[in-house]
Amino acid sequence: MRIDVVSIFPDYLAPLDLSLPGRARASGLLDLHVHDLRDWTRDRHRTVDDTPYGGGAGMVMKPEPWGEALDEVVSTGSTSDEGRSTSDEGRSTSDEGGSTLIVPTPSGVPLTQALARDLSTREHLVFACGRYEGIDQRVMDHFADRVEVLEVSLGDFVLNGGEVAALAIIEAVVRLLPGFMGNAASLDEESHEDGLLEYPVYTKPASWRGLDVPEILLSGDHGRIAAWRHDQRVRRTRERRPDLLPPGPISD
Ligand code: JCQ
Repeated sequence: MRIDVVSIFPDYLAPLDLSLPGRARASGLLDLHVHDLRDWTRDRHRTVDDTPYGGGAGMVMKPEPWGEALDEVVSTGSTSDEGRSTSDEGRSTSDEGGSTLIVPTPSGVPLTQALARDLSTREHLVFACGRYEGIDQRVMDHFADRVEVLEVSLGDFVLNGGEVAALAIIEAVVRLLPGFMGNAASLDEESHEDGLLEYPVYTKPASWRGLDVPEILLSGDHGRIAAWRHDQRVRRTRERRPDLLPPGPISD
C-alpha cells in the first residue's frame, strides 16, 4: 500500500517514522510520503488560506494549492511507478482508480472498524489535512470526479487540524494490512461478537492494592468464564454505549 499525506505541518506526521506504521514501512509493506502543501503555492507569502465567502469566523483553505498538490499526489498512486519513464513520473490516467482521497474532518462519516478494513484493501490512500475552518468544498467536489473522496470523522469533537486524525486513521488501517506483524490478534478481533464493547481484562498479581481479580477468572472453568465475559460486555455496552444495543427492553 502507498500512503501520501499533504499538510501545512508535515512535522506533525513524524510519529509515523516510529510507531506501528514505521515497522510496516521498514518491512516494505507500506510506502509512505509526507508533503508540505506550501510547496504548491506560488505567491511570496506561500498563502494557503483566505476569508470565507458569506462571512463567518476564521479562515478557509484556498482551493488552488490543494488543486495543484492533489493533481500531482493523487496521480502518483496505486500499484507502482516502476517501468514508468521519468517524463511520465507521477502522472497517469489509467491508475487513478487505485487512489482514495481522505479528508479528516468533524463533518465526515464516522471512522469504524469496517471502514478501516475497507481502506486497508486500497492500493493508494491520500490524506488531505485541513486547518482553520476547513478546505474550500470545491476541492472535494472536483477530485470526486477523478477518485473516491471520503470525508472521515474520528468523532464529535474538534481538533486544530486533520494531522492527528490522519495519524489515527493510518494506524487503524496499517495494522490490518496482510502480513503485518500482530495480525493474528486482529483476525481474532473479527471473531468476537460484533457491536459490543470488550470485557475487562486482568493479569498478575491476583491481588493488587487491595483489589482482587474476579475469582471466576482463576477458576479454570472456561464455560463460566466465557459466559461471565459476555455478560460484562453487555453491561459495559449498556452503561457506556447504549447506542450500540438494539432498542427495546433489557434482556440480559
Ligand atoms: C476529525 N474528528 C475531529 C478541523 C476543519 C478539513 O477541515 C477541518 C479539519 C479539522 C480536523 O479534523 C478534526 C476531526 N475527526 O477536527 C476543522
